[in-house]
Amino acid sequence: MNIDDTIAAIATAMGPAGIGVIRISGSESIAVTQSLFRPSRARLNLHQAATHRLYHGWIHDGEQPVDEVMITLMRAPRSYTTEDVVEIQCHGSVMVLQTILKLLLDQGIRLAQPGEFTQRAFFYGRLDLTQVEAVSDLIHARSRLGIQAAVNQLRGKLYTAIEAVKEQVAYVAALVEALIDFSDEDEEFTHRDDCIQRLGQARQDLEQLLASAERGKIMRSGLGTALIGRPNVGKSSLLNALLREKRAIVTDIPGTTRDVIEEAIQIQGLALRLIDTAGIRTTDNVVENEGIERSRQAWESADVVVLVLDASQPLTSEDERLLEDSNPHKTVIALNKKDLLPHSDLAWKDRLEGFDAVFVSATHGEGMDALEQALFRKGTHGDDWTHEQAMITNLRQQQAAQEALAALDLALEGLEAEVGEELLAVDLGSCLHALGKVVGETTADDLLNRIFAEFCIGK
Ligand SMILES: Nc1nc2c(ncn2[C@@H]2O[C@H](COP(=O)(O)OP(=O)(O)OP(=O)(O)O)[C@@H](O)[C@H]2O)c(=O)[nH]1
Ligand SMILES: [Mg+2]
Repeated sequence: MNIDDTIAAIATAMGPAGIGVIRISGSESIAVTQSLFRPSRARLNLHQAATHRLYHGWIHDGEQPVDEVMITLMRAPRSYTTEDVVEIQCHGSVMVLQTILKLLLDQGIRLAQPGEFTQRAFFYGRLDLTQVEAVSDLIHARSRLGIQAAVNQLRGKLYTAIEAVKEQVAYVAALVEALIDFSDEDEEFTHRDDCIQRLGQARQDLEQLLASAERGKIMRSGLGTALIGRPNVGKSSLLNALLREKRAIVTDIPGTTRDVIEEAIQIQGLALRLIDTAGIRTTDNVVENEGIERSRQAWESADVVVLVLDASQPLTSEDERLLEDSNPHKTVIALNKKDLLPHSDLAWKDRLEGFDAVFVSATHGEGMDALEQALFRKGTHGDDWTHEQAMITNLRQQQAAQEALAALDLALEGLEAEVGEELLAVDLGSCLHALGKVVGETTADDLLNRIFAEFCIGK
């Protein structure tokens, strides 16, 4: 990574919009802007201008005005990257943005790579790796709880929690190192109990963080919700009713849906990724069987399942089999076609023992609120997810934290079994290394590069 030069990129989305922003970072950012900028206050010079102010004027290509702009000046170190940063706000026209960017690049500065501004913020220690990931999550957030998870992480909740664990482990590691250094002097390990207590606390905190990973994943990427059932019970109709639009094809022919369809809705700030599937039955049709295979995969990987049954019909052996294969802890039963059932009188009610069941009518849009509430409760296990806590939100963080926990366990066992200090030092070292990976201190360069490469340009 080259961090000595000045970089620029369009930071806003490429399409007609009210305003567009070009961001420039590095030691030349003020100079290159000044050379194109005609301020409305004639004597203003950006080199001398006060930092963290807005300046109005025009960007010029020689004598030709290009656009009327506002310029934000943020001198180092009080900026996103900690370098001198200039942001040019112009009209949100792709042509204008590209013209101004080209004028800037023509002065010898470089086009930023995806995520390069954030990479600089990370390099200079303004953001740790969990905060870097939070920036990306925030940009891609699809729900209110998704925003909340990203914002907590951006504010350093996970970083602080990991640092607290690290502090305990580092304290013990320093004691053990000291013992190794003074081993000639016949020093006794007198702090064993204190060390066991500290590592025990660290272990508990780390386990609590790891237990938050499922919630973190769901808040960040939504609750995978599969609509499952035999053909013709109304799964696609239910998808359409929940989406409030005619997304999936509905017919009275059993076996209509052949491929999985995924669409998102939001319930009380939680994103639900609704997955409509092919009706499950025994058939010789090759295409349908392929669809059914996909239904089973969607069923398996779903966080929550809506098992759709036709309330107007007797329970079939196919329904029975699906019920048997269902886990009540992650299944809500939708008793569809309630409109065809007089007095909501269900003959096979006792077969649903242990399950949450809701009467609905997909074609009439009835019972949708109750179904949504039931899904929300199932997905959140009835907990209050708006409560702020440090959370692990992705697989990378989870794996590094698991690695740290495994090393911590070895160290604790070693302490209790009174193994030699050298061995202890190795396990404590591995634990610290893995904790460092969570926050990006010891993360391998190629992994870091991959994380930044997935960012948008201009961020
Ligand atoms: N009366 C009534 N008919 C419904 C209701 N929901 C669905 N239907 C009808 O049931 C038939 C099947 O609906 P679909 O939504 O295609 O059923 P599916 O479960 O997706 O079927 P496959 O894709 O074949 O597995 C259609 O004729 C729908 O109009 C309902 O609540 N009430
Ligand atoms: Mg269907």
